[in-house]
Amino acid sequence: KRMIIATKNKGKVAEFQQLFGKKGIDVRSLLDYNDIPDVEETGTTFADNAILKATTIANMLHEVVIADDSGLIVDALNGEPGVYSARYAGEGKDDQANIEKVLTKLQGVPFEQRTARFHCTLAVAKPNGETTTVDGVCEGYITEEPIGGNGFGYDPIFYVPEKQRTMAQLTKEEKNEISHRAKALQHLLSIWDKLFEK
Ligand code: ITT
Repeated sequence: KRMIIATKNKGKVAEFQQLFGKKGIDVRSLLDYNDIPDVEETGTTFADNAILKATTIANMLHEVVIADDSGLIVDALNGEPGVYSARYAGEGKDDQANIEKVLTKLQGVPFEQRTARFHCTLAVAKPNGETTTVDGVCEGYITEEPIGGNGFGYDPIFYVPEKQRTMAQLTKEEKNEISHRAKALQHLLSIWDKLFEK
């Protein structure tokens, strides 16, 4: 059995591989195809963008496809970077630049006010055009400095109270116990049979 995830993000792929691997399901991503163009993320919500990515790729491949649209929501920044998380510091800038931008904007904000959450929306698209979305959230705080080398994106500045470490200090297995992505996927798997019955 295999599942196609409509993503080019290596960090996401690694997490999905760990999550699906436990169930004996092989994960394919857009990194396994050469000829798939980027889907432009024109939506203003995680759900819009997840549906856009999933339906575009499902139409191209004529298969069931899952897409992940996710991001970091920082309360003291009125919800930024939100749906713009991947390109917060500008198109083509790396995770490091995005992290710097968040930390700079939060300078002087005390720890109790540095509340934040990761949000993940997963969209499933069937080749017939039907779509479903599920969400997962993980609550935490933004640190003052990057700590840890695992994971991707904003993980080094996201402190997880439950684990008393940043997301980037967790192993892939530990992150998959508590992450927004793992929670959304759990939700999706719990309704999977219903989505495909009859
Ligand atoms: P695809 O569209 O190809 O899936 P992307 O990186 O552009 O890749 P998004 O538009 O969903 O994906 O942007 C998500 C961004 O949010 C991602 O680039 C990270 O900066 C951040 N992010 C999402 N999940 C994260 C996680 O688990 N840990 C750290 N940062 C995360």
